[in-house]
Amino acid sequence: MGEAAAKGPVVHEAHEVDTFHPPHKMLEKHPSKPHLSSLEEYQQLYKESITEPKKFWGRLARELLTWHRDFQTVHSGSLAGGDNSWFLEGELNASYNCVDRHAFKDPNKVAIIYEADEPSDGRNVTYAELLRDVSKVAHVLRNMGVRKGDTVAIYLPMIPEALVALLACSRIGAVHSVVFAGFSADSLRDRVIDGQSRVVITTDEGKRGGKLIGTKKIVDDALRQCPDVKNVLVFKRTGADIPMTRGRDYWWHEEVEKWPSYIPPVPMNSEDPLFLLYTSGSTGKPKGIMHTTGGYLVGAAATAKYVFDIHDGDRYFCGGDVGWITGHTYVVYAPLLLGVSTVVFEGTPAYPNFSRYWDIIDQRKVTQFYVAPTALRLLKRAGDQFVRNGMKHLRVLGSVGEPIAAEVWKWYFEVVGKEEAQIVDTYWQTETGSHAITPLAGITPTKPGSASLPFFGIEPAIVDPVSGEEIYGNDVEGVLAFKQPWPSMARTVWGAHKRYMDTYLNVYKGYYFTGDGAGRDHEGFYWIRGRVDDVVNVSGHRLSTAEIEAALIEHHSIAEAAVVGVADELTGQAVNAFVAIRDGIEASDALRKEFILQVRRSIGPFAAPKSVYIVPDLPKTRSGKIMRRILRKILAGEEDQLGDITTLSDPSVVGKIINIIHDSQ
Ligand code: 6R9
Repeated sequence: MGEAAAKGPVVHEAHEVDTFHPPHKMLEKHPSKPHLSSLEEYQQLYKESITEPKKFWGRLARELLTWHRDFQTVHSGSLAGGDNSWFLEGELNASYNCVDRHAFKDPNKVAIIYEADEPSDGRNVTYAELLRDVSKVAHVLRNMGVRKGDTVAIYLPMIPEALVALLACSRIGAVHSVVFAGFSADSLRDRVIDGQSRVVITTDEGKRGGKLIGTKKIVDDALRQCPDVKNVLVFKRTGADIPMTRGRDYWWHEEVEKWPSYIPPVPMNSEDPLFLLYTSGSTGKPKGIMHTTGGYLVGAAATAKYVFDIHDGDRYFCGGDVGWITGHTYVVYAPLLLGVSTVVFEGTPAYPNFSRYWDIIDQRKVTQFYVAPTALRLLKRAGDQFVRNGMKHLRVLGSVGEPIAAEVWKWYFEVVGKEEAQIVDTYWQTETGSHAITPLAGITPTKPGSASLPFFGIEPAIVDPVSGEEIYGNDVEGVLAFKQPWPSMARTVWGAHKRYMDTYLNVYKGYYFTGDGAGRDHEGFYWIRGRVDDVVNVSGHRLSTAEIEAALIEHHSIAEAAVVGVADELTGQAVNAFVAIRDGIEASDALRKEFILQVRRSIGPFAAPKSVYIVPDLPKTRSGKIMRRILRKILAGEEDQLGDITTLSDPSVVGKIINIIHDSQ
């Protein structure tokens, strides 16, 4: 448990907030009408999903997915037992559900709208073309010896081939393990080894915001210490001159030419793993979150249908990266399961200028847009003049990954959406697989800053972190847990089931623990307060302070390190590091830069500390526990609220640290 949780619930003052109803204009431009008719219908279905989950999910699973073999048992297992399985005897294939069934019905329908880094370089991929590309790559992988149950690591930028790679894996029953292409060689290496990947898929280079990223070089560096990787498949993105290791590395374009355009999908059991995705927790080592096939796909399809109110013919744009869960569920699986067009955007919201998102939305007639608040903060700050006036087709504006401040919410609603689109603030996690607490577009009234009400099958509980007792009723604060299993929940941490149990299911027995603090207001709406463990959220990227500390102490000059997250206007939270250096080493700006570089090299640029403070010692208890809470208070300027510091082994370090911070400002 993190320190914040141990402190007990934070009480927020009750205040009046505006409630926004689904805008009329949104309903006027709707192609038909929302999937649900009213809030009452949501409430009725929600009740069914909680009291009769087997009936509810059995119906949705058959309605939303095509099964190769029907299931008899909708659910077995429990949260306490950590053995939840869904649609047990059922067999299906993810790529068949995402591609074939739409390609057969409407081959020329656009599956992928590719928006390349340079605005003029994009193209569309139809469902028929996607089926051909996925089949060919599936053949290539099979020829490389990949079999059902084998893991394939994917280190790709946001290009259509990333989706092709994921679907090619799932077509032959391989487990994909995507590593965000911003991770360093060391991080990639750790994930390849932990996931036991045998093949890696990458590009010669990536291109983002006009800058080149040496993806193949990073893979080469990582693979020096991965003897079990037999092959690397390289997609030519920029044509850079890169070394190819004979017998190991193969060009994508040369390999796909060898194989036919169709390969039958392999029927998988509903509980066969679909993918691993590494995420940060409170300890240093990243966790390989494992999702299975049937339950995950049902969650993806159901949420996309009801939360985004996706209808046939919609053009849907999620700005998340395929390297994170948002990209997995809401760039790839959800829109393709529903057979609509998904925008794959390779660039950044600031390139070539701050109108890039809005130009894409306008030109591609986007109906649903989904992004993290960090991008919205950046664009709001850039100025309203960049926001386009068109964007006439927008019905839904989604937010994900971190709390959205009320003023950013309102800007999104008024300036971007022209009050004609509904804001859906979706709360969920890598581990939940799909949306957990969220409004349903067209149905749920919203309050800026609240993720509103639970999705079907999610039964939230507010728990007192000190006593571990559930707090009933409204107007309560505590930590957020779920009382019932749901289909798209993670099944395990790869190779570490005990860790899965201890992190999520043994904290409060019989509950799933989210790691977030939350409040339930007088109307039963949920307000997410942020992590109560040692996880920081920088620009929507989930980072572990322990992982950054581990990276820092790899540097030979550092004796000890403590990392804390502090509020940051632009990135939500920012990483601040405190380091004690070894005796005889001089503090300097150059050294501080080296420490930042150390983190960039060890984890990736996105984890780099914003500030590094070199201090004589860290505040520690007599038993040696670092008091990060004190460092957080000092950074927040709350030096008068440090509490009792006499329990520190050397209370005088506090004054010294305060002086160092003041001197640096
Ligand atoms: C989807 C995703 C999960 C953590 C989660 C929470 C934070 C996500 C949020 C939100 C407030 C929202 N989070 N959505 N906080 N409001 N709408 O981001 O997954 O990378 O695993 O992060 O992100 O703290 O616990 P992941």
